[in-house]
Amino acid sequence: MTNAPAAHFTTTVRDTDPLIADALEAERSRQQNQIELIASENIISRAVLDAMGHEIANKTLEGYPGNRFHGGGQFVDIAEQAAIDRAKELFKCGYANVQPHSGTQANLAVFFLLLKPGEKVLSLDLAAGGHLSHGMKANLSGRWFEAHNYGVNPQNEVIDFDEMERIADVVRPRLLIAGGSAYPRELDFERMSKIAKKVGAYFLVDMAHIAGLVAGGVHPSPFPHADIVTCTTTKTLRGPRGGLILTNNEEWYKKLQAAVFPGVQGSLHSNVLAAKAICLGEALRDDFKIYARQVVANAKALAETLADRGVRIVSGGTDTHIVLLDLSSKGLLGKQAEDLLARANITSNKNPIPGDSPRPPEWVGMRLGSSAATTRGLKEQEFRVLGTVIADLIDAETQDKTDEIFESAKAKIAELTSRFPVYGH
Ligand code: DSN
Repeated sequence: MTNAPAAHFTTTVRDTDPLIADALEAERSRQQNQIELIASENIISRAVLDAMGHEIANKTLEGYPGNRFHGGGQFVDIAEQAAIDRAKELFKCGYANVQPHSGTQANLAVFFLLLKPGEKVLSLDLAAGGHLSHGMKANLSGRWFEAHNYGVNPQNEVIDFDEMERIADVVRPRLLIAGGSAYPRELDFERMSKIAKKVGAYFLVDMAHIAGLVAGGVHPSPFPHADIVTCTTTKTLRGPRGGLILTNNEEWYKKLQAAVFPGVQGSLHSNVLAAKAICLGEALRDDFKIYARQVVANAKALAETLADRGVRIVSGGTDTHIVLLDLSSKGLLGKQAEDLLARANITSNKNPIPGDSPRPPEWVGMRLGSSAATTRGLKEQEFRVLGTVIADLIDAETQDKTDEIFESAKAKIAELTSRFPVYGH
């Protein structure tokens, strides 16, 4: 006779922990009832979600497929090997490490692999759209390495490669980094790789934000120009929270494995590895190319609609999923605009723009992104509605009928969220 399963294995979160059950339920409703425009977010598939909540999460493992420090890893090996093979196929490269717990961890492993403490890196200025793991003073990358920045041309707000070359000539960095978290324009990897070679630097592309656009063929690939590439599987790639490191350099590959584990990480996240394999498999399908094209088309429709309403778009538009607004053109701060949009159930984030204050409460920028709402099925027509609603909200404070504007905006967002449900709502 078998024993009845212990309560530990059967009691639901609703029965055992109402505080957290309520928070989970409220978050599910929030996601259904708002339009997500934070550029780093997306909505993962049911299959990815299934893997993340699967019992495979219980498995502790260190090492790599076929060479583990713990027993019982044969099924995680299948998942990790699939993730490796699919990452290589998707991004057309020779080697992949799929274990980084995040994009920042992936970058840390690359620093550990290629640099000695105190060596110089050259990366995009944070206010011009860079990332904290590329040498921000408060991050280990900026504390232990000597970080220098290139920026954008103040006139057109696009990266000035001649200026980058001039800075690289002076700084002579050991590592040149492309990419960031709020740069809306296409990156010229070929030009950057030439600059890196000229000054004797390694060339790292952090394609965290645009990995899905690269996978979908709507942004040039960093390969064959980059020496090493990092990304997250979140964001446009539409997978679980985690990172990847890719390279064609066979010599580095073994060292890279050791740089991730045991260099900067311990045991892997088995459930996330399975979810990464699923998301990479999804990105290999033809319909992902259609998705990626739509992401960019939607961002362009949003940018054009807002520009027509007098909101200044940083760099004049977008080539990606990111639309960066300069709210000073409307006399607002980023935080004020974020709060106005939230009142109508649109989620966004304040962001610095080129030349912005170093103090977040004073930022005049706002970053919008099209990836998550595109996953829901919204197309250009709906993004034009979103642009009109956002412009109405931004203008609301200066109008007479403020309450009417908020009510109308809320109703339009409610119509969109009910017409484009998530997870079977
Ligand atoms: N780097 C942060 C962002 O872009 O929002 C988190 O991924």
